[in-house]
Amino acid sequence: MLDLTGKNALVTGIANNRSIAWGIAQQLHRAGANLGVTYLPDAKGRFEKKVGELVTPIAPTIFLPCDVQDDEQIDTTFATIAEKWDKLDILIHCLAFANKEDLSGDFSATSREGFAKALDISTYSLIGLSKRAKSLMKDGGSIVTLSYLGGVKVIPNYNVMGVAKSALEMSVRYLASELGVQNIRVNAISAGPIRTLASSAVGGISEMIRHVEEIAPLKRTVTQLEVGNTAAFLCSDLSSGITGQVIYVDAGYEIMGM
Ligand code: NAD
Ligand code: 0WE
Repeated sequence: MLDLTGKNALVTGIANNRSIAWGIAQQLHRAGANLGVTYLPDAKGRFEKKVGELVTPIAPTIFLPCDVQDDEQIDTTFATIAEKWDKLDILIHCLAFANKEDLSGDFSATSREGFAKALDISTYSLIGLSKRAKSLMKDGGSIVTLSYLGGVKVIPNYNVMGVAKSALEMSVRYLASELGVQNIRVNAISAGPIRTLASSAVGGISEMIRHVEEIAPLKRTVTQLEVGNTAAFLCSDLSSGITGQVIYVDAGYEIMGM
């Protein structure tokens, strides 16, 4: 049975009730995990209040701001974990960002700054978080990140995020190779398109979802809770032999050529 009792899980990337990270957090909670939640702070503290209210039912024992572009906030997060939990078992990396102007039009127009920002937030953050997590994962552990097909094949307008996801998937393999001796497994879930805060800010997401519903073997898209179930599996002992992999949770879309 899928059992995460006695496991401590840090979940990043919850912005609202549509976030994939929220689907994952709910399934980890259902499987019995003890949760810690970090959110991206904003000047008015609105996210702290909104995310705080949202996660009340899953009773996180750690709830902290963590902007992954700020090493001090990352250090504070892991210092708090070291202080409050005897060990860390699970790290969920579920965040990404690129400037809006870099998610449409000519890929060759991507600016140096836009490239650096997208790869810093969407890719380097997995490395920075894993570096701190590994010393707290005393009984081994599981690290799970979220990717997208646009890191492997060209998806119109995904542009610099495609490069970020490609580098993210390769980072998963290098991290898995390094951390295996500590029995820390590292995997990615490549999810099909889901309506969330991030995807809804992108033009044409509804057409993309309709296209997937037509082409995918299951004739539908996937939900945040389905991604959450696969994340729970990857965090549990049921997947003890799996590391360095990218698992597609996309209703089968990735296998299709036409
Ligand atoms: P979302 O907007 O709910 O989540 C994105 C999160 O990134 C937000 O919580 C936001 O606060 C966080 N974030 C952005 N910049 C940050 C920073 N500097 N520091 C800390 N957090 C920061 O959208 P989502 O669709 O749930 O995205 C979650 C993950 O899933 C992303 O990696 C995304 O690429 C991936 N993904 C999404 C889809 C989709 O169609 N929605 C498909 C495949 C993969
Ligand atoms: O990874 C993502 C979304 C990533 C994302 C979205 C935004 C919108 C708002 C990163 N940064 C930003 N920055 C913003 O200012 N997805 C997989 C969802 C997504 O995004 C697309 C897609 C799909 C699918 C962008 C273009 C084409 C398809």
